[in-house]
Amino acid sequence: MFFSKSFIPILKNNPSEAKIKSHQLMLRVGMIKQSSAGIYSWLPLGFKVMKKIEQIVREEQDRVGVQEILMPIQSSEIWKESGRYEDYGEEMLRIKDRQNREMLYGPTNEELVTEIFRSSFKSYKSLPQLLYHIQWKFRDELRPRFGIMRCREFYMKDAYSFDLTDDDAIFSYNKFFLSYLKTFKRLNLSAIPMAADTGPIGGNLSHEFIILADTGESKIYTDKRIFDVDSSKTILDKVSLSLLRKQYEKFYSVTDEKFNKDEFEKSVAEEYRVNTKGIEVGHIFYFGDKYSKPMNAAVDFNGKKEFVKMGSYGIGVSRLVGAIIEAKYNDKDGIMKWPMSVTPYDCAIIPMINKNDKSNLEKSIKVHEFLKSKNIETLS
Ligand code: 5CA
Repeated sequence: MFFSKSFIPILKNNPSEAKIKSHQLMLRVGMIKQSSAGIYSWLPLGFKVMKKIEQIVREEQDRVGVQEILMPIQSSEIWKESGRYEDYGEEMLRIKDRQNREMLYGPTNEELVTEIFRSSFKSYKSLPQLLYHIQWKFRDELRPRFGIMRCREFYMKDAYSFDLTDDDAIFSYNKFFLSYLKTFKRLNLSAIPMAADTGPIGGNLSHEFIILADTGESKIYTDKRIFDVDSSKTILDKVSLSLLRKQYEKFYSVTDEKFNKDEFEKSVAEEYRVNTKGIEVGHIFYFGDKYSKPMNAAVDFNGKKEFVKMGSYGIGVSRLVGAIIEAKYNDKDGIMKWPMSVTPYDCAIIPMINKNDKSNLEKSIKVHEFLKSKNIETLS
């Protein structure tokens, strides 16, 4: 792409509403443009980065055997079945169609995917089923802030698992646990899993994946040795995965909702204590039959009706664009850098041009064309 032909609307000054680096830089270099409070258009530079992140997330989901689907806008009926239509409150964007039917722009998809599962699977022999989609979500956050980090419309990868027993379901949970570590590693981020609250999703087992950043909204308390846990030898096998979880869980590692001062001080020697801030880039949940029971999603197991055991697994794909910048890819002069795996352009050419001598320009065009022919994305 030639810069002269590109759509990269650069701003000279920091917009006053942008309080953190990622928000300022993303607006300054024209990656995003605010459309209304907490809602953004993605312009070419920003969209390129997000698509690259999305593709890495997709590849790592596919690698652990999760199948991709795409779910649409939702009907209120299924949310009434699960009991969450009222519970979700004002964060849910409710819409009426011309027949006055209640619809909603999904904040998450546990109900819809459970409905798809129950109408398609009847026998335990089809289990496990692991499904994911990458789709826009809407949450009418009271205070959207920090640009695309906490916004109202955001791009999320959400996956869902269906199993016969608790034991199998934990195996599925652990597959996602590993796949998340690998995904964030490919983005050059070291994300640590932390025991977390389950909030409106429910269940009693949950981990947030947090990357350290001073501007993060999550307070975290952990043991610095957790950063040395090595997941590279873990394989997709029940024992190996549960060992990996144990390696992490032997270290105290929680967000503030789960924090207990006495426990922290008792479990972590002073020299290892880390008490800092981070950004939640992923969150995984196990909630058994919380949705399958009220929604009657069951399989036949030797003549017996068994409600399937479910979990759900989210990654904030659009949030990651800002999180990467916040975590470490910006410097004091406000220069944004990218890990190679998600950079919008692999290479930039800036020819030294002299008014009377166009030879450098001609050379740079040649180099540009050559790189293009090798599929190296170049901005000149
Ligand atoms: N159904 C579950 C898992 S699929 C779920 O919705 N989990 S979540 O609420 O934790 O969201 C998953 C991820 O989406 C979060 O870890 C975070 O990275 C991202 N996210 C959540 N809310 C926002 C928001 N308002 N703006 C940007 N990203 C968000």
